[in-house]
Amino acid sequence: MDEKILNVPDMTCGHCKASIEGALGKLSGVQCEVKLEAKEVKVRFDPAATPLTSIVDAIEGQGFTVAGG
Ligand SMILES: [Cu+2]
Repeated sequence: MDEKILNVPDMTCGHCKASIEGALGKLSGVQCEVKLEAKEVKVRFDPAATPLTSIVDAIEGQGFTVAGG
């Protein structure tokens, strides 16, 4: 499993957190921990099943911007 911390500065509330958790929960082999106060999403993932680009796409598909990558 790879681990990566993504910066998602647009997250503001529990609904944002739930949206991201829901979107990432649909991806194969992905576990996430959303840290709202830090504006961070920590992901653990199997890059053979789901590449990081797909994780970023899923977050951005919910209307958020992933900064830095
Ligand atoms: Cu929100």
